[in-house]
Amino acid sequence: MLGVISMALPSFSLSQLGWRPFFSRQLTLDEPETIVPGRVIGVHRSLLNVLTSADEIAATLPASIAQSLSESIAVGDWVALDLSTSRVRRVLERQSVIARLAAGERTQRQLIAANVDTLFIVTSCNDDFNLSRLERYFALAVEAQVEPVVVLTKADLNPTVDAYVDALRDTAPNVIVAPVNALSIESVGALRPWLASGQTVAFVGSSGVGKSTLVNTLLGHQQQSTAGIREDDSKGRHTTTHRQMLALQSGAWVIDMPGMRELKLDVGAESVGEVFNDIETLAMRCKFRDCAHQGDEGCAVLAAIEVGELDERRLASYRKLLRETANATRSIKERRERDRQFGKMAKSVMKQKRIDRGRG
Ligand SMILES: Nc1nc2c(ncn2[C@@H]2O[C@H](COP(=O)(O)OP(=O)(O)OP(=O)(O)O)[C@@H](O)[C@H]2O)c(=O)[nH]1
Ligand SMILES: [Mg+2]
Ligand SMILES: [Zn+2]
Repeated sequence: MLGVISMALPSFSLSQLGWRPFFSRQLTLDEPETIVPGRVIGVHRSLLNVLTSADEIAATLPASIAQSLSESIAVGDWVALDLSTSRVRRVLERQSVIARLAAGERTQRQLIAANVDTLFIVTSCNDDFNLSRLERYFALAVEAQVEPVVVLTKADLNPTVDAYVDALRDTAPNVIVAPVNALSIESVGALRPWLASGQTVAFVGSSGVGKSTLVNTLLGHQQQSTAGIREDDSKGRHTTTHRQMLALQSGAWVIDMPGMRELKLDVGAESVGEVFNDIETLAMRCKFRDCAHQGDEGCAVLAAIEVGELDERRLASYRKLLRETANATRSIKERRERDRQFGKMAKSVMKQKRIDRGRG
């Protein structure tokens, strides 16, 4: 898999790579001179492609990380890299991380992408479009603390685009929707606000919705392979097989991803509650505090469904995602606990003070 790494990339300054004070605070003064920060732009079986401000380096991992690669490191991560050995010393704390549970019985957390500013949730104006799946992606974005934007592709193929846009606005009034023809440079210009220098965007969505097509159009050349979808059910062929971070002319970074067959959420109930805050607001008016919204007396949620204010589908989707929160891994619970105890600001201030003391 080494073939993909040696495209001659121009060199980038750290800030062009997405470096921020949040990360620089994590490097200490007693670090050996050979340690530099680098950003992971590709993850392979036993090697990482890491971009430093000077070079692209094929880096190896300490044994502790190599054992559980997909749990420990992701495309977009910042690492402290030892130039004398080309080995990663440690992964820096992340500003955001997109994760899911691995398919199968074990509730193992799998990192998808790190330090992402915007999540482009890609779906098409065809059979792929599914509000309940989109709600699942919104919960993923909330948990990851990343802004979601729905990119509605194949707008050129469907005269009823507005119906899709309206359905989304009804469901998620606060989420921005951008209908595009992914093959047209002019059309994808609508995504420019999220593609400024140093910004990182990840593309998620089913196979065949046009993630790689979008990436190619934004890059201005056909770098990522794309393939047609099946006529009968609009499903794709899983053309993209690994995650990779690429630089756009604008200075933004895009992470193309393989289409997801199944997205098992690794999110807490608070994140689901945020996506369905209309239901949670209604529930405060239910007669009973512990109302299950299943025929209970004085249920404001069911009353809203009755008068057509709330979709039954949405309540079912809310319930389903809430049930799944029971699977959330311990790491989430621990992280939430930590956030509660310190509060983000306080934490970074303390860290800065420690560094300042080291300097003084
Ligand atoms: N007309 C039109 N075709 C599109 C659009 N977006 C994608 N396509 C086509 O849809 C097919 C699938 O696109 P891909 O970019 O390979 O899809 P993907 O999301 O990367 O799929 P995976 O890599 O399998 O996850 C290709 O034939 C594209 O040319 C669009 O907006 N308009
Ligand atoms: Mg693809
Ligand atoms: Zn109720």
